[in-house]
Amino acid sequence: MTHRIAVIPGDGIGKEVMPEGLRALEAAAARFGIDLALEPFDFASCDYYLEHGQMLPDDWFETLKDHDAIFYGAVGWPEMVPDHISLWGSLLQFRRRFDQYVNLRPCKLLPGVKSPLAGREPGDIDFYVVRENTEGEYSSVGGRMFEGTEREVVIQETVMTRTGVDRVLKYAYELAASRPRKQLTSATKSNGIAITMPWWDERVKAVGERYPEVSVQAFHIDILAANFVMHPDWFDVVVASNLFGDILSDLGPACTGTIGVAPSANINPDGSFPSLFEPVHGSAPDIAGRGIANPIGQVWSAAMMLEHLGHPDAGRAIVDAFEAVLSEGDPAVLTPDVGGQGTTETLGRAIAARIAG
Ligand code: GGG
Repeated sequence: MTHRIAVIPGDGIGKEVMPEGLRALEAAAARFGIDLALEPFDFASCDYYLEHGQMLPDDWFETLKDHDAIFYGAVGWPEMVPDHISLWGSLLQFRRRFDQYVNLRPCKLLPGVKSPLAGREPGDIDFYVVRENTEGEYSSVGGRMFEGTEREVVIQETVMTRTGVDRVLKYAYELAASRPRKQLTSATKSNGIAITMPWWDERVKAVGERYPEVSVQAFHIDILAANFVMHPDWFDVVVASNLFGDILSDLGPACTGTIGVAPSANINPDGSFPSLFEPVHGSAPDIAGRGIANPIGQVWSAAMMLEHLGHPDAGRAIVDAFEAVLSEGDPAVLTPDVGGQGTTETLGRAIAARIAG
């Protein structure tokens, strides 16, 4: 069976880490006899927007819907295109139209990487953030009135539906139930955001009745963020709304030393549309063009994609490979964010060589 994969580098360092993600993917495919058809696309990038006046071609949905997965880099180049236009014109369209309602973001302190938190060792930080990915605070419901006048009014709604919230909670409970600690943490702000958030808490309880084996704790987002820094070892699976999940899944990897290694899977769990795999980091204009971006977020996303496509051994081999390269700690190979003087390519090539065996 051939897996059709749409490859979309996007913007900034997305274009630099993607070749290393593909190098790892192809090495794993060769070793495990997996047949991949990799199809590159230049849309969902700010360059495409500047040429065409939109982030995606009119027929993007038809073009992508029969692929088995989408492998994405990063979006955004604010000097050329306002961030809300590039994000809403690309990634958020994919997530919503392909109903990728789970955004799964592992957060793990890797061997050889120094956490900025004192005394933390690999094994101390190892949890998942499950982010609701199609509604919540990321809604386009709202508008502006009396624009540019003293009476200017701006409103944007949060949208939460029982279908949307229950299905992501179910996914999070099932993930927690499958892990040894069987612990779920829910992030809200039910004291201040007094309509949607208490309702989310109610749904956590209602859905949880089906998972008595899972222990549940609820935190307000502010103290939860503090506890990510003070007690990252407390967490196993953390479930949150779209905005809170987005913030926590940058904060978590920052506690593991670098956001450069963090992967994500935007999953359509019933498989009716392709799922999308991308690093958590964005296009990073501050380091783009220098060849020093850490490719592990993209490489690890490739591992998640292979696992999703039914090849857990190949995914595991990729993870083992980058963990081995990080453990060796060769400064000529590693990128600066993990203490080296190497480049995106030196690290990517070392990982691919290790996968090949
Ligand atoms: N590779 C992820 C990426 O490009 N992220 C840019 C960004 O701003 N994402 C916001 C989001 O994930 O909702």
